Amino acid sequence: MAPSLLSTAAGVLLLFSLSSAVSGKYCPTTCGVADYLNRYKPAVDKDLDEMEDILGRITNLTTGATEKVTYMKDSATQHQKSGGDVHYKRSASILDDVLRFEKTIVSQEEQIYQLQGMLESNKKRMLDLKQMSIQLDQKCQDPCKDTVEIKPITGKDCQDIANKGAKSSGLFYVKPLKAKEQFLVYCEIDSFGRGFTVLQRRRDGSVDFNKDWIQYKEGFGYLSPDDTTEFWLGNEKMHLLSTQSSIPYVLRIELTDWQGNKKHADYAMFKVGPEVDMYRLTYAFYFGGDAGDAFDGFDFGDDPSDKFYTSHNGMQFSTSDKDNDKFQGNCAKQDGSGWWMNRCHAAHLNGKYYPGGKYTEKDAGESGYDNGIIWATWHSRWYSLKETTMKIIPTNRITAGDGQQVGEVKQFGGLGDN
Ligand SMILES: [Ca+2]
Repeated sequence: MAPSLLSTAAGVLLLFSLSSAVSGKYCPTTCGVADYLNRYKPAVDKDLDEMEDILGRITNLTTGATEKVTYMKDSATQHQKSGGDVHYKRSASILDDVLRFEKTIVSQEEQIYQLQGMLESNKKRMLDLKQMSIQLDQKCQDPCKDTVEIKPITGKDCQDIANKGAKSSGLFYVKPLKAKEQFLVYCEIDSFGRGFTVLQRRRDGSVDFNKDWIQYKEGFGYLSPDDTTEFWLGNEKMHLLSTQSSIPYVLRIELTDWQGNKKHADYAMFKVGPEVDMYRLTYAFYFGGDAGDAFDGFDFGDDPSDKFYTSHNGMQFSTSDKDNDKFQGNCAKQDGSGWWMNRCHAAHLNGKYYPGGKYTEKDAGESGYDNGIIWATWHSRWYSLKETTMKIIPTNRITAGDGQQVGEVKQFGGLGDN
């Protein structure tokens, strides 16, 4: 009987470890953790009580058996002393049985001690969890509210969201036409009703942009509702966003240097290809801006082919672990970033962050090549910019800041107002 009880106890232990494993693909928020604990705590408490009960019963059985063995041993010895030969033989074999029985009990006792030890340690873990749960409860007072606000309107991009009535910037879920799942983006929504979907943000060097293919594919860094953090939205998301619509997108690049000067560059019909084409960058033409057309390459004066080999239109994406560039070496590995590398670049917005801007070949480390945040048509390649933004908007909305376009904004923006 005892072995089956033991296996039940082991089963309960297994249940406990299963129910304490966190599942799901998203990290829980503080509220999520509290909810989770509150939901599963009663079940785990019940499991522990059951285990305690089972162990108690096993302990009782063992004690009973031990007493019985002692009694049997005593009576067998008694018998040996008083009885004759025939009885002696019988009692000797009984004594053997008793000894075997005793051995079994001893080994089972050891198992019980082990289980009791596990029970104690689980009890302690349970206490710790209860303690944490109380602390979390206190932090998430009624109603439990996460500190990051995700706005309720969704759409296929941020312009769609603005058209549906969103009036201010923040975090929204978007679901491009071909996307299997919605995903979170930062939407920059201005007073003209324009909704830019932000693809990339550099502002303080807090995020390391030296990442591999998968990380650039999926995106990294942090999205924040107040636009204070750095991130790469992810090549797959950029592909889904930029290729979904019959209305082409303009890519707007905004740059800030260490003196606080701001410039921008716009590219018409911006697209990021699919992964099978290594997330190739294409655009139709330089749409304008005061930062100059660095995507078209730059004549650094080193070689007549400089401009040709530092242009970016039509380049596939490269990372340190996936070399799709036009260079015999690996530009992405050399420069410690993922980008639409040629041989290698005149524009390089995922480069290394150099506080203060100016840096030298020596600062660039082993390779000695320019690896900062570069826009060569504005600042030299040995000057790393302070802040960058890459964001997209449907072409028909880019000029909505001009006076005559405002009427159009009102026409488009009515849906969420009713
Ligand atoms: Ca190469």
